Amino acid sequence: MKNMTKFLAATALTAVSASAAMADKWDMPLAYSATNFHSENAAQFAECVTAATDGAIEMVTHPSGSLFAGNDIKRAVQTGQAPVGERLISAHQNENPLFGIDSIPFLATSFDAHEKLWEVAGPKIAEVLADQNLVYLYSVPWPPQGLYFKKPVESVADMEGIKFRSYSTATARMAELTGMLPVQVEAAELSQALATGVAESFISSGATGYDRKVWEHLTHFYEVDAWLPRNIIFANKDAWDALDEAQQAAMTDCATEAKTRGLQMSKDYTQLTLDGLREGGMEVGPASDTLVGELKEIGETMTAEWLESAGDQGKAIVDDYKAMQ
Ligand code: PCA
Repeated sequence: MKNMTKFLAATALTAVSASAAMADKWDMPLAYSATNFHSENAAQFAECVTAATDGAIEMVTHPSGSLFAGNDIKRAVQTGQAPVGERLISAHQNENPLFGIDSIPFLATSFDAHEKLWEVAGPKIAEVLADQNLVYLYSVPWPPQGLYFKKPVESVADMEGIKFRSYSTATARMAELTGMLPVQVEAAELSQALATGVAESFISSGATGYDRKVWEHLTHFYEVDAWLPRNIIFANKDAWDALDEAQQAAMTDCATEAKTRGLQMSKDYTQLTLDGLREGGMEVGPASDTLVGELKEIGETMTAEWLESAGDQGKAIVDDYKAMQ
């Protein structure tokens, strides 16, 4: 009898640990709101992984910086505090200049050009991430970047002294070179920054202005098509290595689908959100020739600075990309 009790207890314990091992919860921190297309795409990716692994990996997204703020997500995944996450990679250009390749002004200004740039740059960036204990899963571009203001702006002189919300090294540098005052603010905090006057202008896609309902505070969106920055979705390498081959394959397949779906969503959101800004009451249109000309000059300065910091490897990527044109 005693033996039987022991046997039953041991069986129960095995069952408990087996079910714990079966449902491996993968929390996925996201910086952007649940309704943003990147977040919607990530939620579908998470569902895909959960279904494809028969629930062995239960992937759950946490949008709006609710688990980790945008700026902390990459380190959280590197250190294993979260097994997977999404991050705007150009925000980390200070770690490695290659992370800023998608924010070289006017280098790749359309979805097609940007995808070509990424064909060359993506694998190199995946290598850098691998050295940081991260496994590159997929990435999706934001729509082209334009400028938001609360007054008409016809030239760089009109920007003098404006408080400008930045999201990366390149956006902060652009502010400096146009005489604006950069302040780094997460997209999740953007509405509040505009409401309190911490920021009164920013560069971003129509998508982010639309998500944050910025027509409540601002009046003008100028389509500049300066660049298309990217969000990268990566996993912690130790968490990845602990998966079996079938689970890794399931995740890779879901990532391939998410990459294609996300690109299409980004394209679709471009027009939809520009229309949304208009419906909100904003003036939406191309920047003046004067402004574009001045921004292109500033872009040349920034390109030279980037090339200098990124050295031979950076130059090789840009040259290979240009050769594809
Ligand atoms: N939206 C993000 C990054 C680029 C974009 O279009 C943001 O403004 O934070």
